[in-house]
Amino acid sequence: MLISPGKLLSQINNPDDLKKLNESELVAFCDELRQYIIDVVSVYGGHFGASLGVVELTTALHYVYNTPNDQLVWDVGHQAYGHKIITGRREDFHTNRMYGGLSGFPKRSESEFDAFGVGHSSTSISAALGMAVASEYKNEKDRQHIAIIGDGAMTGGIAFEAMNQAGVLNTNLLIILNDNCMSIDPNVGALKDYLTDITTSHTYNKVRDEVWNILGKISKFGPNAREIAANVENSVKSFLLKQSNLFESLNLRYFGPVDGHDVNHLVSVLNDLKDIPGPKLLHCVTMKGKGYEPAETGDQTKWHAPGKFDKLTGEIRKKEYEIPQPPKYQEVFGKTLVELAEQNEKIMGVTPAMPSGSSLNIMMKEMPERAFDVDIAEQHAVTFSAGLATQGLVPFCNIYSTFMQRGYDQVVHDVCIQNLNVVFCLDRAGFAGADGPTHHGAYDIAYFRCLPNMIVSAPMNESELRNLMYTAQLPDRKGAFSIRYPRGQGVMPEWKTKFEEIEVGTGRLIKEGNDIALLTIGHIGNYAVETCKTLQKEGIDAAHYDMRFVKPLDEKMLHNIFKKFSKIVTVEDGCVHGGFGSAVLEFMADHGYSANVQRLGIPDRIVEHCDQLELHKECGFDPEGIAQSVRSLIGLAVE
Ligand SMILES: Cc1ncc(C[n+]2csc(CCOP(=O)(O)OP(=O)(O)O)c2C)c(N)n1
Repeated sequence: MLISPGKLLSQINNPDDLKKLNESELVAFCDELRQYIIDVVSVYGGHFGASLGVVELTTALHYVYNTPNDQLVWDVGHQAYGHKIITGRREDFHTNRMYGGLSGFPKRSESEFDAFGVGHSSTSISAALGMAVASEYKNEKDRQHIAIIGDGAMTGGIAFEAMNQAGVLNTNLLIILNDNCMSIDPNVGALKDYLTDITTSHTYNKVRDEVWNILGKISKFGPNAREIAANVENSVKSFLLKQSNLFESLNLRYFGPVDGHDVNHLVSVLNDLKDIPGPKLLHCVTMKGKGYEPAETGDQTKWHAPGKFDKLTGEIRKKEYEIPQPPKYQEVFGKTLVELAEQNEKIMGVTPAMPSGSSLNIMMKEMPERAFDVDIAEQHAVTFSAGLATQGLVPFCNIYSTFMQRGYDQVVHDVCIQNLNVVFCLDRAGFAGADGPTHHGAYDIAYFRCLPNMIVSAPMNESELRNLMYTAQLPDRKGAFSIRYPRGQGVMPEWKTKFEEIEVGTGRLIKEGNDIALLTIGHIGNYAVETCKTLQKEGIDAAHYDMRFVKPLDEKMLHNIFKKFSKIVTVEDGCVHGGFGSAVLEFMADHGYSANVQRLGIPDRIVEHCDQLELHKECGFDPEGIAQSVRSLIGLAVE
């Protein structure tokens, strides 16, 4: 479908073209840019509200700064659609998040304007500071480095680690705090209240405006500007500090709050800031979904990444997997946790900023005193859970597999070494689909199975998920218990089964067979069910085992398998290196068996963004891919 840009936008192929516009044309340009994002995202899907919220900021940044020599580092990067469109990718923008198309996030290999690859949050200040220090070291004094970070991403500890260092360096760093009061869900912690306070405090703003005016004027004074500015600042600093400005107290000059939708004002503010050396922060107030009525007035969480929608009515088109049949694993997790928590008062729920995505919001609503959104703070989520566990509570800490990478030391140091009973529910395990490599949940089996005091499990269906959750909270349990499951629907429309304990370290025989054994872990095992049917028609009698646990492995079952079969295929939607298949190979070596084992899973390379099913196919573990492996292993010709 051809989507035409507006008159001004159609002439802009790079930031140099943008700079040719008169300032008086910028408002009209922003309208066109916004409309183009609406037009394309409504048809092709993607993140939405965040990019609309920074249309003016994006325009002003590229208008004022000399990108790509000046470096813009977008935090998370889901808000960078306008940046992509301005920086030479307008005509490809409809391929956003599609196989072979543009990445949904800034990516260094995609464009010289993408100063840093992102996807996970809160990295922008560290990265921009590193760039600023490098520029200083290389004597590139004029270069500017700008981190654009949301109020949600600002809650991540690494952002504060970076500001802590930035405050004692004199590098050219501008942090733009894009404050829209939202994460994906509403931002919840104390920082949010603080930001609201300084945005609305009249006394503070009056003084700030005065300082700002003086500094703005002084910046025109040339070489002495820094000295004069420092004097003026010092004289008012005591007042500012009395107001206890968080950023000032970290030695960052604080400017703002400014209206992030007034593009002309932003241009003049950024021009002034360019002349003020050292680390500084501009507080920019914006609205997520700005300029698209249903997103402005409706549920902002829904409009974070709504998928395809009718831009005229605002009606979101149903994804196929949302057409009622089996529920999503997420829903089963959310409802089951409440059910268990009703029976076991020790259960608590924890999520780092993903209440809607994980469905912990169900428990947060029903049992607010027992379920916590801790903002984008995976490390804290793990150690907070560990703290709860020391007091005999049973925290269910739900973290997406990809974001769990952030909390790894905490899992080792705070949970496993102390043998604390924390249940980790790893959502979005396996391929993330269109979000791509930054979001694939590829590594968790490998990084968890090497840890002592850690159980690693994965359900093949909803009932198994419920039973694993039930088992994990039983009174005699010790140590960490992880349960991984993918995004999206399972296979059981009648999912609300009666709880049954699963003996830890036991697998299930799904289908008897004699020619070859398929060993699977988790939901991907359903592919093997299909494969077995196909193979049966071809006269190949494959056995299928759902191992359920990667750690501890069902050794009894494995002994039987290795005694019976000389040909084995393992299937997982995690990295093949160090994953489930590796565990099976280790078992084989440790027990002196010899078999022809083929491991299927995520290969040792970066797998790009694409539809989940397509990626399974690309990596050879869709039903047909598994069948091909079986055929080649048993020596049949493969087309
Ligand atoms: C480490 C990490 N945890 C969780 C996420 C999921 N996530 C993506 S965007 C987002 C909200 C970001 O909020 P904010 O920075 O305020 O940007 P906004 O969308 O409001 O513009 C979250 C939690 C992530 N990308 N990275």
